[in-house]
Amino acid sequence: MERPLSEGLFAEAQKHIPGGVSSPVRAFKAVGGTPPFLVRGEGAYVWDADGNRYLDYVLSWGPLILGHAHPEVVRRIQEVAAQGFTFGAPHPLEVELAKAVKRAYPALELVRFVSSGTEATMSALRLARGYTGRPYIVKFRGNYHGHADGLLVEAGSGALTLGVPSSAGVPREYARLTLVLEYNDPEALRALLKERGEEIAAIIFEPVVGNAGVLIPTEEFLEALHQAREYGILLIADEVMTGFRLAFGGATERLGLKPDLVTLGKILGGGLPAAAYGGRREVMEKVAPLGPVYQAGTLSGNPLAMAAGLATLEILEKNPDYYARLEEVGAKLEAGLKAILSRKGIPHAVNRVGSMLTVFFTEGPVRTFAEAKRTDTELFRRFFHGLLDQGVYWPPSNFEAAFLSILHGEEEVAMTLEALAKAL
Ligand code: KE4
Repeated sequence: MERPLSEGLFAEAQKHIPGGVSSPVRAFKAVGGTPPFLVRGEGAYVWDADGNRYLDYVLSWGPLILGHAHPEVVRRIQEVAAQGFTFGAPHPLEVELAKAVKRAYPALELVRFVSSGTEATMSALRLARGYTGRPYIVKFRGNYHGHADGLLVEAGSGALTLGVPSSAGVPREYARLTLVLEYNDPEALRALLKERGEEIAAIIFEPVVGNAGVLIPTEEFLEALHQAREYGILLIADEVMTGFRLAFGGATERLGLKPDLVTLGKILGGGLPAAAYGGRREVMEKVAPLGPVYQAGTLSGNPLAMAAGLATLEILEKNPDYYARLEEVGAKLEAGLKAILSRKGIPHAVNRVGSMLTVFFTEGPVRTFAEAKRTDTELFRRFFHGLLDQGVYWPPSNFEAAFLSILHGEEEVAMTLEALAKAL
């Protein structure tokens, strides 16, 4: 597959934009090669600048559960745009979308809109510290919650798991306030709670991990997370990726979670910039202008993003069978991938929950970030390019999740499996 125009565009882009991209993963560093510049999307498919068509499993990293350019979503955006798309003032659509979020997440009494998942988690953590008056937060290796300073932290050495910066520019003094544990290690979590529970403001976690590739939580780990309440710690379920995807009520509904705060994004904006954090009134009332925890945003709740998000959530709410379809097609894709890789004698693990999945190349199961890191990412690189050159656009990193939309059907599964068989 030739991509001369994308190659030229990438060279040009790198003259003006760091790495030629607006977000690092798009530069294909993990898989090599030139990223196609995508110029059109329709349903499950995208087209690049050279006119090549791809079956899209990235779907803008999760938002497009209804596929690209869903006619009803486009119509609602156009309708609102023609009336003026931002006022910096309260707008009826913010109220409508907040009510839709509360239908999906009944435990949320108050919801605040922001413009990215990063803002949602950053604000939720500031709120947790403001509400509890405590300094420490806990996160898990391989969980990504956006790029706020306190979250660009990795496990330090030493028993106390004090964090150390995982990015330049994050002060060590700040990173040390983030304690980092292994995902799916309930013993370590219980030990930390026993030892330092009273100093911890919040635990933030991905209820199903997408950012280490897919990692599935064990019952025991979920139980240990919910013991946080005994220590007065706020449990924050980061559903930016899983929200409205794993069920209309996300992982909270599917796994029966009881978080104190939930962060949302991606599908919430239907592909436009909108995200949110929410929880029970007693906590959320600490947020300005009601309380002392400051948080603000010029384009927070802007009518255009509210319209796209509301259209998306209303369509999902009106079509509950969509989730059964996503489950069914996801299962067929998983079974087909496993069958082909087994037939070829290639060791693999497919981690899937509903319509998000990852293929790892390894003998054993992949339940933790450490196990994910030990998989064969060189073979993944060849898997990725083998598919891409046959018009199947898998996420360009083994530590990401592939997503299905409601428009990924039997034909798309067949095309994917055929492409994989040829690539192998
Ligand atoms: P944004 O700031 O990128 O909107 O959201 C941050 C975020 C928060 N929480 C979770 C669970 C997330 O998955 C994300 C963002 N996900 C990545 C994909 N793994 C976005 C893609 C990118 O960084 O370009």
